[in-house]
Amino acid sequence: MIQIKKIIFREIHLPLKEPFVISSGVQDLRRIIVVELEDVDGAIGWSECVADELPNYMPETTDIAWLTLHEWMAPAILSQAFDGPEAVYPFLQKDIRGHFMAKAAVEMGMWELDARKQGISLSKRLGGTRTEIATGISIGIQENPQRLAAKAGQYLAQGYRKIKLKIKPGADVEYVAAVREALGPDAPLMVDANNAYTLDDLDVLMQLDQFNLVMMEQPLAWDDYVQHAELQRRLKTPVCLDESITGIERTHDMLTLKSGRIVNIKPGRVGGFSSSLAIHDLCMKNDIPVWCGGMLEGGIGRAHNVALASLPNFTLPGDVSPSDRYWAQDIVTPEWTMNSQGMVTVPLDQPGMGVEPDLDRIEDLTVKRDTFKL
Ligand code: OSB
Ligand code: MG
Repeated sequence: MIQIKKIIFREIHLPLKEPFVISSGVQDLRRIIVVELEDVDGAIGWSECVADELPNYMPETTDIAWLTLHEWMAPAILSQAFDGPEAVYPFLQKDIRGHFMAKAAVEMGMWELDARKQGISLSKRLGGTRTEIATGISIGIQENPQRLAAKAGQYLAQGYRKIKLKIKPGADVEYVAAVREALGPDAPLMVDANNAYTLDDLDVLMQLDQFNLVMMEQPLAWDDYVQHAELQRRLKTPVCLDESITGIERTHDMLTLKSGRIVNIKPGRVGGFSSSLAIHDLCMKNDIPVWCGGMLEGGIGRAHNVALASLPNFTLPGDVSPSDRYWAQDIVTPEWTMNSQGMVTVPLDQPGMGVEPDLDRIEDLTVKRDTFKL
């Protein structure tokens, strides 16, 4: 039984080492809402909200998430005792439509708290089976193809197991060609367009189909299934859905319509871990591989992603890069590292997410705070 007695939301401003450019915008600072939960027995749980400043990935933003956490999620969580973290998402879904990032933030904190309370790792609590997870890297759009190829080569040499190139019209075929040429025919390359194309761009997408890519992520509209299905019929490259998958129902839609052959699960986008586990299981039953995407999380959100990626059907490398790929200093100790084989160790030897929030660092970065008590 979990009865939460206190919730603290802190908005932190965490500067990226270098700007991250995708087809829909640039980020140089993450405005992350950090969630701290405490239950009546004194157990603590931590999580992050993945929403960011602008609505150019999904409709939710940091400010909208702050409002919904304040108005609805916190009062809902404090309103009753839950049998376990599994009960949280159905409860939040009942009378609150959408707002999956805000829901995920509190829901994942409940799982983390429960794992700590049971004295087991978050990975084990979720049903994880891996002791280490394979890691890829997502490279933002660069000034020119040569620069992108040079960066991709460095990352491959560092051990990353999948190289994801962000693309947009005008920075696509030539860029991917340069990387394929530099890295060789077998390097594990993929592209992510963040909705920058339509079916009118079929000629470009057909050219990209010639590069032996591991997948093409969300090339078409952010909430589409039908046109992705049309595209998938034409491509040999598997289409992977990211933005379109906001929960189990949308995964059923994808399977029914054959909108893609791979799913990117970001727990922070789909409403949390219950939803992620349901999508994972459904995909596994249907021979659809999944992988864990990223939202430039700080070390707490990263811990949640690592735990999820330890489940059996996460058979493709995730966008779960080590702390120093993003930050001069992370918000957890120890920071996340990757070995030279591109593997991140799943922390299994301590209760919960396996890293501790660096409270001094978090306080230093905090710009606003909201506290709720039973
Ligand atoms: O589309 O996967 C995406 C970052 C922010 C918003 C959307 C996306 C991304 C990434 C970064 O690709 C992945 C990471 O966290 O390293
Ligand atoms: Mg994506």
